[in-house]
Amino acid sequence: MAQNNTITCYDIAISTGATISPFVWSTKYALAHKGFDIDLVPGGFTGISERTGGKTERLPAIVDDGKWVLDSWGIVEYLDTTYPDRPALIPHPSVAPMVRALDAWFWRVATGPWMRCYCADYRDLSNPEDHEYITHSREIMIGMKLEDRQAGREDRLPLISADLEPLRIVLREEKWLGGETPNYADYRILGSILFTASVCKIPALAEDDPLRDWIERCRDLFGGLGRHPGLFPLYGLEQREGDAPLFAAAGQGGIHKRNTGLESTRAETQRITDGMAKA
Ligand SMILES: N[C@@H](CCC(=O)N[C@@H](CS)C(=O)NCC(=O)O)C(=O)O
Repeated sequence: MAQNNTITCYDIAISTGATISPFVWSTKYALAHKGFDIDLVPGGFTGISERTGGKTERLPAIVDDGKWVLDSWGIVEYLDTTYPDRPALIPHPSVAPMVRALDAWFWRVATGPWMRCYCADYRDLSNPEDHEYITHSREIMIGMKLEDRQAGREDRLPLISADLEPLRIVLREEKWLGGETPNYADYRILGSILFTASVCKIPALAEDDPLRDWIERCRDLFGGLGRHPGLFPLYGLEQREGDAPLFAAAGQGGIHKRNTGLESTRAETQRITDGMAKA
């Protein structure tokens, strides 16, 4: 298998040369994690079917020594099954449903909303031959003109940032979503963040966002796989007057605020019982 340790991967890129698809980004990281060199087949949105000899109209797709594997999740399953002696992407069966849940949550609070904040830029940045297809297909998906959907994003970006709190809570304490080493959970979420970096003509996150350290460490992995020069700066979003905070202070709530006895809960108890009549 894998002649010269190389696997072919079909890309979807835009005019900057950067990969745009979150699915392809995650797949590039998955291949690198397994220790493979990537033979990237360039291309944009139109002509996927022709480029792949009629094998698929969605990407990513990989070809490993003549064997075609479709679908980003199918590729992960294939890589872990075919190459069990290399570092696992899903190191335990229980990780798979958690990654799927995490991805579904992130798609709902971030990938989709960011897409709607940058959808006209996305079209404008795509290869000229893709403009008509992107406009037509994405206006059907979104249900309105891309310019109209993108408008007002200054009001929405702070809310998207605030919604990423669950990731910050974990990544303040853990080095990676995978714990001590990165796994496919890291690559899946990073894929969506790098999609955003490929189109964010205005920044999506604050300069001092606590996620920045993890994002930048992910981008450095595998010889700087996430550092394509066509990517835009992610950081620089500012909290305007009236905006909700872009992220919360550490140690707020739930299992992330550990109960170590009375001392640890006293202030909160005082606050929430303030003004109650003494029994
Ligand atoms: N379930 C597929 C979804 C892949 C997918 O939707 N890819 C998009 C790129 S983000 C695509 O190929 N789009 C082609 C098009 O829009 O025509 C996977 O996980 O690989």
